[in-house]
Amino acid sequence: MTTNRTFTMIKPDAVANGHIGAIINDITATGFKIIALKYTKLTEETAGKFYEVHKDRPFYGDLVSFMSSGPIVAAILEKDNAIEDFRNLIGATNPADAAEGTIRQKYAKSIDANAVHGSDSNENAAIEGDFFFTAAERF
Ligand code: FUP
Repeated sequence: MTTNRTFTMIKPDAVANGHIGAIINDITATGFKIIALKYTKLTEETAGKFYEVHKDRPFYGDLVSFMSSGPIVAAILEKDNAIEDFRNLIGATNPADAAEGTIRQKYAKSIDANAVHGSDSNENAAIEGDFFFTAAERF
């Protein structure tokens, strides 16, 4: 296994519900190292750009509104097998289908407000990390 990286956001619902600390604890307890970390807020424009891949999906407008509705925490994480291990840690997109003990099962309430984002490939992890972080912000 080669060590690799993923990108995550703690979404506005989880931030508003006070779950930042618990989610970061779950992430680090699973063995992920924090390479970069930022508390920030997306605008409609930046959220639209981040989720551009979904622009033809029916939920795109609501997704962009929701993701720009409040602050988020963005992070680059490192671990062997990062993409797959992080997807397993967060659980299914719909929290109703998320396995027991996963972040979405514990902290999310709906498919649109589902607490966290996790990259789906090494390529997207790099693109998404670059969206938020300069080289000088990575440690
Ligand atoms: P995931 O990779 O698990 O975050 O899921 P997707 O890439 O399929 O979806 C990205 C985001 O779009 C989800 F986090 C929430 C939103 N979404 C909806 O609002 N409705 C849907 O039916 C599917 C996704």
